[in-house]
This record gives sequence, structure tokens and C-alpha cells, in this order.
Amino acid sequence: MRRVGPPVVRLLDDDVESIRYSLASHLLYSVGKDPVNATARDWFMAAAYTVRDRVSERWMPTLNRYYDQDQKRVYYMSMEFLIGRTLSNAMISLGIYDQVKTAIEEMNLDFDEIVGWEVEAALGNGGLGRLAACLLDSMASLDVAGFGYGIRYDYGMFTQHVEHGWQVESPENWLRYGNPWEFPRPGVIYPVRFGGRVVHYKDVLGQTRAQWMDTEEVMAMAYDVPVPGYGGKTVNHLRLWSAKSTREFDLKYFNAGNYIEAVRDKNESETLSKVLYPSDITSRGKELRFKQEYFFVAASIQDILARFRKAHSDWNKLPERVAVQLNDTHPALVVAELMRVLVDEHHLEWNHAWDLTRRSCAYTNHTLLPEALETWPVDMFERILPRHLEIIFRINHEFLQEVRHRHPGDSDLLRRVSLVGEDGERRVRMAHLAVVGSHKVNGVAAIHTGLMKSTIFSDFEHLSPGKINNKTNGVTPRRWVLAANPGLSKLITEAVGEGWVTHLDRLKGLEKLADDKDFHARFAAVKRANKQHLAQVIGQRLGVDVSVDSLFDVQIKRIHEYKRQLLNVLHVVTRYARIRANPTVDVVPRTVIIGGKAAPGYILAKLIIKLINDVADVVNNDPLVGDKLKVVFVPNYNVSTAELVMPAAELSEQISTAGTEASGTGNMKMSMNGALTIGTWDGANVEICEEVGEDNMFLFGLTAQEVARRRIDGYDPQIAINANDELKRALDMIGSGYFSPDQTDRYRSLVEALTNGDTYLLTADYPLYIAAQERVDALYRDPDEWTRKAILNVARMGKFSSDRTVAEYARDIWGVATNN
Ligand code: 26V
Repeated sequence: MRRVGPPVVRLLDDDVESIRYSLASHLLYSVGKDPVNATARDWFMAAAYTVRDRVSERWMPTLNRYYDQDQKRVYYMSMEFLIGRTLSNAMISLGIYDQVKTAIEEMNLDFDEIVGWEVEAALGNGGLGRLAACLLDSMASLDVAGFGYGIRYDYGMFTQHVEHGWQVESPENWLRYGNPWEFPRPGVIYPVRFGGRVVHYKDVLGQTRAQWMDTEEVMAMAYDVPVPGYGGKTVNHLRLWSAKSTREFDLKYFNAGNYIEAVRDKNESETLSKVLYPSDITSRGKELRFKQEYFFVAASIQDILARFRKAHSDWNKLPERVAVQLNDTHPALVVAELMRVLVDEHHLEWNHAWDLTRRSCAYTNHTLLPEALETWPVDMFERILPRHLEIIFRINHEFLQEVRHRHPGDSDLLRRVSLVGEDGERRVRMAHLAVVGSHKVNGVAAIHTGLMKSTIFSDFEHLSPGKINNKTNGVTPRRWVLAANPGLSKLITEAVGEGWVTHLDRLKGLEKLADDKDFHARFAAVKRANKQHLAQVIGQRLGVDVSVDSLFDVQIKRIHEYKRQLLNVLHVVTRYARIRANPTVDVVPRTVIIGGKAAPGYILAKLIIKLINDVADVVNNDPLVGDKLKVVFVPNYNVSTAELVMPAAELSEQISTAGTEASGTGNMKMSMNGALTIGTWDGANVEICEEVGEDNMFLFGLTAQEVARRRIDGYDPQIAINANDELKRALDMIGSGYFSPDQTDRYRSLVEALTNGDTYLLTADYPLYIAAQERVDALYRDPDEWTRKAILNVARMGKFSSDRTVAEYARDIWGVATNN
């Protein structure tokens, strides 16, 4: 029995004086410096510990509350958590921002400099990982007992440098100076097994059992990162696993064996949590990636079940007390692992275990792109996880049996829904495993969910109607408005009160100010100040002089063909050609800002980065152009850069080929910060349009249906190119080396990809995109109208708070209550 102890006493006060005391104490006792020789980084560490102490005081009571109330726990399983910096956000959540800032400034220190020393936690590639971080924030803010499980990569997302216009990657050793936000838990450590073989035998009762043996072992050690909710009532955590060698725990090995060998082995097993895979497009059967997936799944399941068993002996309670959310298929092995543990280790009957597993698990899909769908070769599976493969075969057998029973004679259907693909090399289809092993499957925007049902999962939609459902993404207004855009936040709070931070639909109250002259002026002044700040950073860091009077046109996201940064470039080149052809013409000045990383092996994406930089070089140095057009590639786009750029954006580029971007979340962040969207009928753009109104955005281009139709009919880009002189001219300029005089054929392959095939239909959408850009210019000439629409964008973005997203998951999938 657990003792019901005395209430946790809060030892620390939050006034400026107490915080100053904490800062000085931590500088001396935790960092080991005094104010005389402390660097700004030392002060950052002292500040982080000061805030962390206050987080911890709220964390332990949260965990006790959950335990005492036997709350259902939600486990968000994700290979990625793109957290960013923590200090300012934690200060805001706890309501101690002003006090900490004042305490620091009273010591004559530069607060922004200190905050700037934090190395961000970049344990993710892009949208999927950032969503995981926003959902954690919202779960804590809604008092949901939601915990993340992931991997503590030694090296997160690489740092991107631009050298001579090319992307160059370098590893980011983010833990080098220590991570003040994590608590190592050397006592929370589990073995994870690989390889070996399976022996089947009959036990004393005559039951057939499986024993997985002769395996190799790696240990998974926990590191906990607290996640404070807004208001500080609830502090949840993210538990990240780090791989440690078993040798360390096996002294015999060291004593008897070869010491040097032992240490070498140790290094090898520790590679499992060494590095984040930096490609979110191609899922090529990399063995290490597969092992990473099982590593974090196996550790998490042991941890989840250990916690469950502390409070319950009845396995039937599992789905009532535990919800496991699979963030894409990366943790889909949960299905097989949970079955293995329940059946092999706890001797539950197969059907019983299967019922519990399905009712506990749910799966979120984040992309329809075929190249991102995970499949693993059966051969490799068998070598690394032989027992899991057997279990998957049995799940498949019983599933197909049921399908056969319901649809006799439809062998094509069986082939299509099988968990094992048989065309060519046999492969396990992880998405099918996740769908069959879950009670709910969701997409991340309405259009995406619709396409899931009608394309990749249409058979499953027919087999289990209602299982597939939509949960449109959201973003946390704490980080993306309150922290990133204090100017706008102040304005909003003055207009509608403080409640918007947790009830974002209250932004609606701004609508009535959309025609208020005074509010216009203040809103426009905030945007201008944010632009000024960004312009200053661009000037300092990149040496490009951008005019604050120009329209800030922003496309920031991973570089992918389907996201069509190239279409943006075609517009830039078109604009440039127009200015060159008619230098005295009165144009709306533009600053086109593009940022994003390319997967290191994605040659074409890297070439697009080089092209953007080559075009920037020519355009920015052409005296005929001046302030009329500037192009800026922002290197190393990450969460911190996003926090700088989002508030300064006026035009948000969301121009993926319709049907390809599952949702997008940058689109939400920019609109919430008062940018107007130029975009296609794709992802969450469609729902943003439903909310803010088509008059307040610039939507253009083929619909997903039209795209599908063109692809079926066979699209010929040549026809579109020949019909449009400006498009032809832009392609000629790029293809002939106008922007690459040092190597005139550099972009021939890029242009050829567009002239033959044009998979993402840039040439089809080009004329409509250019026309939409002309509408942008026309509106920008009317600053009042522009500002009015920008205000309406902010006012109507309430739906896209991740609080709403979490509330929907809680209600429809997890079966837990939220506080709002
Ligand atoms: C796939 C793979 C393949 C193996 C190597 C590592 C790796 C990492 C990630 C992925 C899938 C990435 C899918 C993704 O990020 N989707 C994005 O999810 C966002 C949140 O739902 C959504 O807003 C974006 O539209 C969608 O592209």
C-alpha cells in the first residue's frame, strides 16, 4: 500500500526577492561560479534551475493526485518531440515571467542574452514532432494525465549551414553543456532484447507457450523532462529513453572478460539512441531505425505496465486506465509487443490479450505520401524480432480469416489489406498493423482524413466504418502567440481579457475591432515592430538589407518537392523578370523569406536550396531592383527561428499540391499572428478558410480531386508551359544558368523534372498562383483593408488551438475528461 503522505509543502516563493535569492544560490551551488566570473551561459543555467525548482514543486503533487484519483493515463508515443527552448515558456506557464525577468535585470544582466544561450531541444524533424510538443503542452494545460514517451537522442536534428549557397549539415551536440530540464532516473531502467530464437513448448497445464531466448540485451534508462501546463496547476512529463550497455550492469563480464572488448560492446549498444533520423520522406529499411523503434516501444510498454500493475491486478482494467496514442506508425510495434507481454509473460489467452490491446491503442496518420509509409522486410524482422514476427503473422492470419468470412471469394481484398505485402520482397506493412491493432485511427485535418478513407485506407473504412476519424491539428497559443508575440498578446488581452490564452475562441472578440481606427493603428504598429526586429536580425546575421516597408512573404517548412518551394521561386523569378523588363514600374515591394532543412540525402531538395540562394544573389545585388524585391534564405530553420519569423510574417505561403500536405501547422501559426495566407485547397488551409472566410485569404489552384483526375488522365506539363510566356521565360532563365553563371547546367535536372512529368503539378497551378499573387499586391496597396483582414484572421483562428485538438482526442479516443 502506498502511504498517503502529508501534502507537499511549497518551499519556494515567487516574488522577485526570492527568485533573486534562488538565482544567486544556483549560480554558486549548482553551477559553481560567482557573479564575478559567471558567463551568460552560467546565468542561463542558474535561471533554468531556478525555474525548474518551481516546476518540480508543482510536478510531484500532480503525480500524487493522478495516483490518488486513479486517473486514466494517456501515453503519447512518439519518436519525435520538437520542443524548442524551455526557459521562457516554463516561466510563462508558472506565471513567474515578470518576476524572473525583473530579478535578472536587477542584477544588471541582459535577459534576452541569457535566454538566447539555451540550446533548443530539437528531437524532431518537423510537423509531426512539433505537433507532439504542442499536444503535450495542451494536455498539461487541460489537466489531462498525458505523458510523452520518446527517445533521448544524443544528437537531435542537424544544424544547417549554408556554404556557397549549399546546405551543409553538422551534428548538434545539444547535451554538451548539460540539459537543465531533464532528471536522469538511473533507477528506472529496463532491458530491451533483440535477435535470438523462439522455442515453443507445452507447459504443465498442456498450454502451448513461446519462449524468446538467446537474445542480446540493451538497457533503456529513463530521463524525465517535466511539462508544465499553463497556470502551473498540472505538471506532466515526457519520459525519454537512453540506451545503455548491459555490460555496465554485469560486472562479471568486466572482471572475467576482456575489458577493452567490453567497453567496445558498450559503445555499440549505446548507438541506439545516438541520433535522430533526419529524413521524414523516405522510409528505407534501415536496421538501426527499426531497432530504435523497438527500443523505445519495449521500454515504454514495460514502464506503462509496471505502473498499471502497481494499482491494478485485473488486466481487464487496462483499457479503462491506459490509452496509448501512436504518433504515426513509428511506434506501431506497440501492438505486437503488448500482445507478446500479455500472452507470453502474463499468460493471458490470445483473444483476451487482443481485445485489451485494441481497446488501449489508437493510431494517428500524418502523411499519405507512399514513400513515407513504413514497411519492414520480413527477413530483417525475423532476424531482429522473431517472436514479434510470429505474433504479427498470427494477428494477420486471424484478421484475414475474419475478412474472408465476411467477403468470401474476394482474394484481391485479402491481398490489399494483409499486414504483409507480398509483391516482390515480403514486407510487414506497419500502417496496417497500426490500423488493425487500434480501436481508433485518425487523420490530422478534414481533407486528409477524407482522403485516408477514400484512398490508402479505403478497405479498412469499409471493414470498420467509424474507426477512422478526424482530429484537426492545432498549435499551442502559449508558445506561438503569448511567448513569441508579446506585442500582439498585449493588444489582444487589452481587447478581450486574459482568457484567450486558454480559451482561444475568445479571439472572436477582436472581430468588432476590425474596423476600429485606433485598434488598426496599434495592430499595424505591432506587426511593424515585429518586422523591424526580424529585419534587424536578417541584416546582422545575413548581411541582407531588407525594407520594413516591403511585404514580408514567408515560406518556412521542410524542403520537399510536394511543398513546392520551387513554385515560390518561379513566382520570384517572374517578378524579377517583370521588374527588369520595366524598371520604372510601380510595384509593391516584397521581401520573400524562405527557410527549411532538406534531408541530407535528398539531392533535389538540396538543389532547391542552392537555387533559392543563387536567385537571392542575383536579385539582391541587381541595382535595377533595389527594395522592390529581396530574397532571403534563413539558415537553420528551427523552433527558435520560427518564433522570430512567425510574428513578422504578413503573407503565409502554404502552396503544396492539393492532397499532399496532411494538415500543416505553420499555416495556423502565421495566421494566428496576423498573416494572410496564400495557399492551395490542401490540409488545414481548407478549414482555416472555413473559419476566416475566403475573402480574407488568397486560395488558388487545383483541388485534390482535380489533381487526382489530372494524374489519372496523364498530365502533360508541356501544354501549360507553351501556353504561358512568363512561365516559359522563368524556366528558361533557371535552366539556362541565368542564376548560375558559374555552372550554367546546374538546374537543368530541376527544370527537366518540371518539363517532363511535373509530379507535383507546379506548371498547372502556376498561372493561378501568379494571379493570386497579383491579388495580394492589390490588397497590400490598401493598408487599411489589409490590416482589417489580418485582424479578422487573428480573430477567427480560435479553432486551431491545440487545446481544442486535445479536447477532441480526450472525448472521442481516450475517454478522459478535460478541465475546460
Ligand atoms: C517518416 C519517416 C520515415 C522514416 C524516417 C524518419 C521519418 C520521420 C517522419 C516520417 C513521417 C513524417 C510525417 C509528417 O511529419 N507529417 C506531417 O505531420 C504534421 C502534423 O500532423 C502535418 O501538419 C503535416 O502536414 C505533415 O506533413
